[in-house]
Amino acid sequence: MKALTMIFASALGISVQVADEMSVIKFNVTNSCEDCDLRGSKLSGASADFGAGSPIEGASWVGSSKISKNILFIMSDDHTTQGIGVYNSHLSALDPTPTLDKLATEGTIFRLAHSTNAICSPSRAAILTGQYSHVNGVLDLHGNLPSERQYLPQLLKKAGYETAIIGKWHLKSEPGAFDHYEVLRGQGTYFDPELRIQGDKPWPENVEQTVGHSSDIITDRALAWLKNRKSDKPFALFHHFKAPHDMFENAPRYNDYLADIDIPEPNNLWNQAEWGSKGTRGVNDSLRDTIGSSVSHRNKYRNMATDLAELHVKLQKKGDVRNLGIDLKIDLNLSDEDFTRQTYQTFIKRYLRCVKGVDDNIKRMLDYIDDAGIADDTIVIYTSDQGFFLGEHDLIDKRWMYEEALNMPLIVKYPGKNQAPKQSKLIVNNTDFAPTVLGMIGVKTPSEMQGRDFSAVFEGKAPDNWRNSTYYRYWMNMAHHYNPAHFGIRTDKYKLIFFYGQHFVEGGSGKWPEERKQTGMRTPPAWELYDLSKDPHENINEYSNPDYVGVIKQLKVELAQLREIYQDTDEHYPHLQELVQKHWID
Ligand SMILES: [Ca+2]
Repeated sequence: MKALTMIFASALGISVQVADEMSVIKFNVTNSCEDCDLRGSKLSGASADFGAGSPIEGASWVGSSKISKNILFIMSDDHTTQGIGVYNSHLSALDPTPTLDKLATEGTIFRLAHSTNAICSPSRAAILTGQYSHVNGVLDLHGNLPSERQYLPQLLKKAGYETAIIGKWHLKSEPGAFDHYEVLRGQGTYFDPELRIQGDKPWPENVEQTVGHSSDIITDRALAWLKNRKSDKPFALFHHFKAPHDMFENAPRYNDYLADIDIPEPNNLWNQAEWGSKGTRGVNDSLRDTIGSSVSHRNKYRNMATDLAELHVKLQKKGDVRNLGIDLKIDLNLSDEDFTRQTYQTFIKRYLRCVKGVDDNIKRMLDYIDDAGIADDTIVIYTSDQGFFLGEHDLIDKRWMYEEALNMPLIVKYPGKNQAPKQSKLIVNNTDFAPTVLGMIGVKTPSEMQGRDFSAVFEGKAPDNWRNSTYYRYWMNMAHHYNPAHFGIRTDKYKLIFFYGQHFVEGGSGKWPEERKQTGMRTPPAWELYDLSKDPHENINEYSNPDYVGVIKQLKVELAQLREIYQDTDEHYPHLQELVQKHWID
């Protein structure tokens, strides 16, 4: 795993330093988009500020009057927009999130918030650094983020906040930039989680055993921290749930929730005729039983109800792979259709029971904020580290650039901002979160951050020169849930994805033998284009449709430009660079 650091020497001639465990390589990147800045927007004079140095040194304050607002940043794990009532999915009628729906009526709901690498650790690192994965160094689940690069809490502290993170962390290093932390070990457990806390011993040796369900425990601890605070500083509390991550273990009080309801299925759980490409289905569908973990029996290695491969059984014995089949207990003798329907009903109910537990615990937190008389002084942000597939395209998990994983819920209540819209369709991504939180309290975006401040939205304004598209990259190839590595661009109307199907380490890498084998697989390179304006659920790959030749050409120009702007051009992965060049005009 490479740890990458980047130093911006200037806006247009950029010196990049890449350090890994073994060596330090220096190379130069020329930004060919001469009227663009590093954040994907047109230069607008005052915003072209790219000084070197740490964000602490580089950050400047544009005012102090906003500093008194508390910040409550609530993040869950794998809570997809389809699982939130106010996002109007096929599940909305079930009303799984009354608290979040109410929060949305009091604030702004963002309809086009995107992850830049839709998996846990990388998304969390992007949120804290305002940087893409290849810049902050957290490309995959083995990445870590040391305290000196935990920019958001550093800057909040510098701005006068008392900071705390309680709950899921998943960035390996000590959350040392926070004044206070109580975090789960890795993924943590749903019941009786151990918390890594501050103490006499070095990180991560100070451990406290708790008793109860993780959503309740994390909220209990967050409330206790708030109630026992001695400081008169405003607080910035990062309240991070483990739920509703798999394997979806709800608190027992939710066992009957939705028990007698037949949960609606997404239409494209079944209909797959025109979706995908040889990059996601194989040549003549030869990889349909391999790519993408599934609800149905389709994926022979990993699906929601069975793990058929012997290798998974072996790994399960070592505790390295969650054996989905054992947990869901679906009768393997059912017909394919009945098996899929039962599996869907079983897992979706468990998922929504975890969601309900998150929503109820958020209500506890928001009720406290109300009762303590600080609701008008507290900015509330709700998000999840990325989305999740609930059977769409017969897929589970996240990682894909398809809408269900790419989209992040984002609801922001900013008290006193009467001009804030009820909803925003600004194209934002998780590298913008840190700049925007800082912007909301009057701190200018530091030069190291690639994301941009969209806090003008809350003043009822459009941010200047905002981007028209968002760039995405999933780095791991075929690891864990069998997703080919890919990158792409999403605009308000279209999505173009290139599945290049090779790992960033040639031949594969990984912590475990099976992971090394998976990441060493190669899948066919292929492009996919979806016309979101008429096909929002991405059921028809239009890449070969001659009507879209002009659209594809323009999107490729923009995609290449974004890759240069963000310095994601594979200079240090020549096997990928060659592959991309070879197949660019396929
Ligand atoms: Ca996650």
